[in-house]
Amino acid sequence: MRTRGAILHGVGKPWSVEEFELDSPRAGEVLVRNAAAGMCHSDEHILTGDLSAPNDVMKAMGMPEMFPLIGGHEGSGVVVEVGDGVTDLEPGDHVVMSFVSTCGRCRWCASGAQYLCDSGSLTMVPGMPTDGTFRHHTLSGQGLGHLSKVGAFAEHTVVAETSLVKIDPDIPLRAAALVACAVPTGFGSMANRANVRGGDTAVVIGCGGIGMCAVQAARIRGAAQIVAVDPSEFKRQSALEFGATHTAASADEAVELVRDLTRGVMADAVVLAPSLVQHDTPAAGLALTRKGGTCVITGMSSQTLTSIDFNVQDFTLMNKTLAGTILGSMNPRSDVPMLLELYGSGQLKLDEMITTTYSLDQINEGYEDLRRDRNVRGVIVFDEEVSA
Ligand code: CXF
Ligand code: ZN
Repeated sequence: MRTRGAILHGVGKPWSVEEFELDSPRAGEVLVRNAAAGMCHSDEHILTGDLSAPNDVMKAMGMPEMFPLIGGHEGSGVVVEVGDGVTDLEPGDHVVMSFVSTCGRCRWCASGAQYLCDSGSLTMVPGMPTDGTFRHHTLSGQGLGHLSKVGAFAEHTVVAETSLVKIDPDIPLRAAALVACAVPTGFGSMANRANVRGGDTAVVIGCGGIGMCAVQAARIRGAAQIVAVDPSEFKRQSALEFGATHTAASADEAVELVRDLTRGVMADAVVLAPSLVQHDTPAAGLALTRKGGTCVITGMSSQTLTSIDFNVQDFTLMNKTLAGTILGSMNPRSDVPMLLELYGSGQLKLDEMITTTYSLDQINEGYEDLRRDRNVRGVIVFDEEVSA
């Protein structure tokens, strides 16, 4: 079939909304009509080259070329058709995408760490998780990648059933889209990886979609003091509505604040989710972390960032933990329903996170708003009725 999507043709190029050819789903695959897609900063990192490289560079390194590529890894939609062997889904089912495909059988899935699934770890490699070939093609017949095996910035996409989680059809699909990336990544960073507990002091650096979910996790888990750090006045004000008890415009400002709030003890749990992690971001986070506390690097850095500076002696003697995380160390198949339960009960605010909605054709406008810090989350809505 012929459908439309937002395609990147190379590093630094704008999103190009074009028609493309989509094959029918093969064994283990599903055709989805997308309903809504969150505009995550990771897609912007693909555009800027922080999370991608030009085709000639990839070729020279003997790695698969990334462009052209359909963007979007935070989506929800409705199943249109299933391929052979797909038994858990049928046309009409509502689904949330998972940018980590989960096979359910590998050592990691079997031991409760779906976020580390062997098939999911190929998220940046073009081609289907099923057999590595392409279902998406340009009109000239070239294979078209679909970001993280999802391709949420398209009216329709074909994904492996392992990239989908079925959800209750009563859940609004535009809120559900956020549960594909921002929500598990931010919530899990705070709740799972930093293990925030009732009465704790928590700090979140960077209050975009992911950071705001870390703020919400701290509130839901009962943190006593939640400090939201962001240079944007709009995001600081928003953070107060999502549960932050205090705000600071910079990490330096937050150090003074947290020292006062904790009588010098500092924070139990720190999540780093700025728009781009820099070489000095971990040091800023560790300066806010108490002895024995945990600082989690959640935000993306440039792939060229290969070293970071922090005071290693303080780190060792103060028994601190510096942790990385993918998908907030969450399991899509059990945690997506759990997060949607929290949404249903009114504890997890998702509708409020969607600052602006855009049509697919407005995608460059949406990303310009992201660059200007105008949105907590911008969301592309494909069909107003279906996504409501
Ligand atoms: C990213 C990680 C790289 C692939 C796209 C998703 N994670 C969160 O935004
Ligand atoms: Zn994302």
